This record gives sequence, structure tokens and C-alpha cells, in this order.
Amino acid sequence: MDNLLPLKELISSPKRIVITVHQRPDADALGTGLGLAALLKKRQHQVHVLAPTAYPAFLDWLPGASEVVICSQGNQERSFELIRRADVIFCIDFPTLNRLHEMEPVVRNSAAVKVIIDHHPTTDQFGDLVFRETKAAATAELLYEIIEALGEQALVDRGIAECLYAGIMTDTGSFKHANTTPKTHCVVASLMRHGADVAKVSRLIYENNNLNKLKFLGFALNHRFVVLPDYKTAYFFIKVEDYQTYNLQTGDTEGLVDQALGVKGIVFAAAIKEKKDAVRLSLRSSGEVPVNLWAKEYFEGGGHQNAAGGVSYLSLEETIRKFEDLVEAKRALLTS
Ligand SMILES: [Mn+2]
Repeated sequence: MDNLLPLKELISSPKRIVITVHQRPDADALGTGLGLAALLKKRQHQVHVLAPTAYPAFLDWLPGASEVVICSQGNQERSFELIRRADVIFCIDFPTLNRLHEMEPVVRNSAAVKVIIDHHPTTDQFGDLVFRETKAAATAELLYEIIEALGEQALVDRGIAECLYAGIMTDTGSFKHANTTPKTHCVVASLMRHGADVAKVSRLIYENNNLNKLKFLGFALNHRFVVLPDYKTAYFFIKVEDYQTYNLQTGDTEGLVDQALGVKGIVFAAAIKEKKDAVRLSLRSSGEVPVNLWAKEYFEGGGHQNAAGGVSYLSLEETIRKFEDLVEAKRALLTS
């Protein structure tokens, strides 16, 4: 593993450390960030985890989650100050610095050593010590490998193990997506030996739905769902008022796109969500359908081959039309 010795050297004495995760952090970003924070604190570092925007409520049980500094929630000055004063900044689970939103320029201009730990493909050259492994199923998997390579696995306690397990479980769709490898299972076996209670983590993440979310799913399947069988494509669209009607919180619409991909014969799925400032798209596919490239080409986005996201500043109707144009343009690949 490249960069291991410089990293070992860097954290060999107590430092002021900031760990940043992407906006609307998912379980992989937040779990990896919190797991790393807990580990570094055991080595007497001063550590803060910073998120540009809030994490979904179903992650609030992750050990340390309540101490995450959420920049958008009135913590802008504090976040900027922590970044400016940091000796080391970790960037966890994101491929381009713009995922840090308003923290981006402050991180970019900081004199701290920047350490990247991520599993997304990118052409971005940012970072002093870069640990990027696109074959890793999750950033959490990669972090565990780094911890082992540093010889620090004895520091992994149950809380850290469960943070990392949450990231791996969700990024692999509970070990059913194509990114799951023998190594993934080996890392998970180690996390279980360190005490991770996999049934508990699964229950806390997947069986923690509020009733509104389930009622919304019923509504969306009936009124906000379009299947294009000739294109092996299905998508949900969500209007901005739906969030109010069903009192939806951050993360409540997360699983929708997987429902769409779950329909027999569908290889390309989307959730097109109208927000106050923009329309956000989540894209999923199975097999050789490269939704990260399409997200980049059409919606200023990116991600993995089978899971990506993007954004549109057109109206919802125009965005749907653009999405259907994409589907038309890619028909040959979708139906091959
Ligand atoms: Mn990830």
C-alpha cells in the first residue's frame, strides 16, 4: 500500500485532526469518518468530524454521531476555524472536493496535510496522501485495510467495528451488489471478531422506518413511478410538496431507487427528486450499464458504475424530459 509510511509518520505524534465527509453523508461516509475519529482519539489526537450538511436520522445511533459538526446548521464559523487550525485533514468517501460545499475553499486553502481515503473513481488530483481503491466495496473496507496495514487493528473496539460494518453493509446492499468481493467478507469477518453485532446494525438501519416513510413509499409507487419496459428503465419522480405532505426527513427517500431497480427486467433506475434549490438524481443499474458516465454526461454528477448521482437546475418536468432523452440515446446499450 503506497503512502502507508508517510501516514504512519504523520499520525505518530498527537495532531489536530479534522475528518471531513461529503454533504448528506451516508452510512459509509459517516461510519468511516466516525470509526477513524474514534481510533485516532485512542492515540491522543484531537479529532473533529465535519459534515457540510446533516446526516439521515437512521444513522444517529453511530457512536460519536452526536458530536459531528454540521456546517450548515449554524456551525459555519466553527467549521472553518477547525479546518484552518488543523494539522491534518482527512477527506472520506468522496471523489471531488466540491462535495464539501462551502467548506471546499477553506479545505483547499488550508496548510494541513490532506489525506484522501475513498473508493470512487476520479480524475481529481487533490490530496497529499491518497488512498484510493476503486475495487473496495466501501470506503469503510479500505479504512479497515489501512488500519491493519498500520498494525493498529488492536485498537478496533465494538463501536469502531460497527461504524465500519454499517458502511460496508449499506454500500454493498447487504452483500448483494457486484462490488462485494472475497476481501469484503474477510474484512467483515474481522469486524465481527472485533465485536460488531451485525443483526443489531442491520435492524437499526433497515428496520427503523417511521410510518410516514412507508406510507410515502405506497403513494410513490402508485402516483410517482414510471416504468419504461421498452428501455428496461424505471424511475420515481418526487415533487417538492411531497416532502411536506409526508413529512419526509433527510434519507427517507434513499431506498426508492432500489425499489425501481428491483422490478423484473429493469436494468436502469432513477429517483428524480425536486428540491427547493435544484433537482437531484440518484441513478442505479445492474451489469454493464455505466450510470456514473451518464450522470457525468447529463447531470454534472458521477459515482460508481452501478450507483451514481447528479443534479439538474432545470424544472422537474424539463429534468424528466432530459432523463427520457438520455434513456432514448442509450437505448441500444439498455436493451442489448
Ligand atoms: Mn462509499
